[in-house]
Amino acid sequence: PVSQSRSETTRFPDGFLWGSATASYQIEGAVDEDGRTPSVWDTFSHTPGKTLDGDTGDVADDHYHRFREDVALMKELGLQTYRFSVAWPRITPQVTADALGPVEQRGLDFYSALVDELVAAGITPAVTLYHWDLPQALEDEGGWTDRRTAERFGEYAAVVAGALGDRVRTFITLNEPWCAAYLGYAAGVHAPGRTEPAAALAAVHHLNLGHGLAARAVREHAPGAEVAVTLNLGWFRPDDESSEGDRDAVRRVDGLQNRVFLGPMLRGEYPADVLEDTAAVTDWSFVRDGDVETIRQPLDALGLNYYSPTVVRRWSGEGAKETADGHGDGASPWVACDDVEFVELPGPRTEMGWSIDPRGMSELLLRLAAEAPGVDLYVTENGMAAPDVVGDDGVVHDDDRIAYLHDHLAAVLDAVEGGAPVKGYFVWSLLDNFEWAYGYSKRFGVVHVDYATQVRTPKDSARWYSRAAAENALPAR
Ligand code: PNW
Repeated sequence: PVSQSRSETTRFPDGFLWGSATASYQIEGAVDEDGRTPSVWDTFSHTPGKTLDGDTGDVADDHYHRFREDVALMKELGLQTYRFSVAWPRITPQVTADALGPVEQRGLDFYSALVDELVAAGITPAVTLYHWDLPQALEDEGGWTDRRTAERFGEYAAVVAGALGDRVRTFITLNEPWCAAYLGYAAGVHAPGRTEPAAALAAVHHLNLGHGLAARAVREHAPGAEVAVTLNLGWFRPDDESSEGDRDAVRRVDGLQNRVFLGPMLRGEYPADVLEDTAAVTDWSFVRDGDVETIRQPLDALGLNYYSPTVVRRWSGEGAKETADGHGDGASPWVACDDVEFVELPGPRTEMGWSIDPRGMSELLLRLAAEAPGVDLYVTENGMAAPDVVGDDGVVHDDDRIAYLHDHLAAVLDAVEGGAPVKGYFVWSLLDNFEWAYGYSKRFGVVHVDYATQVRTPKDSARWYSRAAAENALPAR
């Protein structure tokens, strides 16, 4: 098979970091240990009908008790960096909208021990401060629709940065605020499961504000660390390039998913067209004087999570609307986009039903390089859900995942050749884990997890990825 890459070279820049990524609620388990209180994902996953087969993160990969084994596995695979997230309800379990409450030392101790273990193994830690496990007590008072959640998040960030900042290279304020806001508050398919478009836009703003406050806190309390944020930017194309309606559909979804975050974070302003497009939903009066200046903090790095391309067109209003955005036919995450249709693409798909097109990876990296000159870039997530086919030898032979990773890493090389300062790549994910509303039915790991025994077995893709890391080059697929 011919690679889709235009790139001739297969070598990555010197110092390029090869890593893997996870998130607290997806792997840790131990949900009521060492003082942890419930997050919105505990509540959501324990509500009947919200996750496939009623799966929860109660045990997950039991990483909370097995982190030393997991770090040893990363070391054996030769991975050089590890992106994990800190569970806010472990750090300040008594937080309320008005007060952060006491710091739970046992929670900090867990992450501190993890960081020590990583450093001892020669693995560079990258910490995500928020990967969706909001303390339930905050949600009970409005969650991200309430600006006090952003204020408390800034204070929590200061605590974590102060405790881990001496050993952590990178702090990522938020993971994918798009998902947290729109899937959580408009589509209702993620916690907290609300279906209120206006609430989703308020959540967008308060997540942005939380980013700014947290970025400032990290700068102050972990002066040596990089400050970053991770966005899942969409790579949007019109169904018909010559159709003005289709191109306008691209502008709309690009505004809602990409520019509503990049605008305030990089330029200190919300895009006027987004405010206009959503005016019937909200008047944005939750944006106060000075907020956009707070959101626009100097960044050392931007993290891109990229999985899949999206093609849209203007909906004619006739017949059934295609909903190839992967969010079913329930409430839509696409606020004020009733006339945008998501087009089913032909060609290969992952087990999530997501189309595959690595060109989005290079184009988005080049876009970020242009929009944020001087800011380093990381691919903080990329990977593929694939069926769990265990061979006679007990090993998962995941050739499809190897092909996916190969082609997307080739796209990273294309972006590097085009001048994008990409400093590292984190495969999603180290381990099979709790895939949110899909529970344990979708497996993203390069390492297989047998949930009955918690035995970890590297898949073929882990061995392949390990070789890439060792050679700092793209092996044949
Ligand atoms: C990201 N969508 O989530 C998350 O950061 C990970 O925690 C997750 O496991 C991974 O990607 C794979 O899903 C997403 O519906 C969840 O567009 C949903 C969407 C995108 C990203």
